[in-house]
Amino acid sequence: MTGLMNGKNVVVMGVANERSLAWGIAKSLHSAGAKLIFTYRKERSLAKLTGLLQDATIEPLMCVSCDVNDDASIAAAFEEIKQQAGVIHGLVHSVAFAEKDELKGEYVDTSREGFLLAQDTSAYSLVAVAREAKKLMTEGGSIVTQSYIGASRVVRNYNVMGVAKASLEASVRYLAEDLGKYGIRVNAVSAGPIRTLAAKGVSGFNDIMTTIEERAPLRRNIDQDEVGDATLFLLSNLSRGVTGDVLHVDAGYHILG
Ligand code: N5H
Repeated sequence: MTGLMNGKNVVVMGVANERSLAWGIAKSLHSAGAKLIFTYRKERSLAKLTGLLQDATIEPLMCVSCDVNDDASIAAAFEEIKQQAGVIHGLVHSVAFAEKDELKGEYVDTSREGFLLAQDTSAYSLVAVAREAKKLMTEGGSIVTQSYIGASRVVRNYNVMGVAKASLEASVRYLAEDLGKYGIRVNAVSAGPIRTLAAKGVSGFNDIMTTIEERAPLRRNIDQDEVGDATLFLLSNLSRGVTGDVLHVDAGYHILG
């Protein structure tokens, strides 16, 4: 993989700690020679990120604050990125949020507020950042977001996030059509369950991991490094013919009936 991403600038959104999918992706990109730009929302995430980068001896191009719920913050972040990097070639969107209360019980009880917050943070945010990223992808580019099988199937407790991921995956297809003419590709990775900060304390998580171990074709769960390498593929020239797609990195679980 050495050199696959030499000379490429990639924006990575969504590192909260060492367990984040975005951190697995950052490590894969770094070993392939990419220059990395990180965005963070919470100061706590910046502190974590700074420590992780030091430990991994990764020198980022920059770390910039970006709240994906706020258009002005997105515009300011990409303006800063433009000043510092000029051109970008890749964007990793690994951001989602839903209120804890909405991630248990019945979907029919989803509140209007909870629905809109999940859609705004987890799906519309991709549209908003793709629009800004497009301006900096003057040499073509690749955008990759993170989804989950709950987008197309009913997974207990995933509820409002399942509908947000369905919207995210549909956005991937519409964005792929819009941006294709500029040589920009848009895809999603649909990862199997991974113990991340976002997954912490959510109901039924352990049972889902056990089911994957028992039933997935590979009879095991997957990890952040596997998501990292698959995302690297989608960001690199190796996947130049692929756009508008959802790549399942789930030990084959999605093929089962
Ligand atoms: C079927 C499942 C288990 C149930 C659903 C889990 C959904 C998780 C996704 C969302 C994004 C989690 C979330 O927003 C949690 C927040 O309410 C509270 N947590 C936080 O605020 C932490 C501190 C920060 C880091 O989290 C965020 N989002 O900022 C799905 C699982 C088997 C797979 C899974 C966990 C999928 C997924 O979408 O992440």
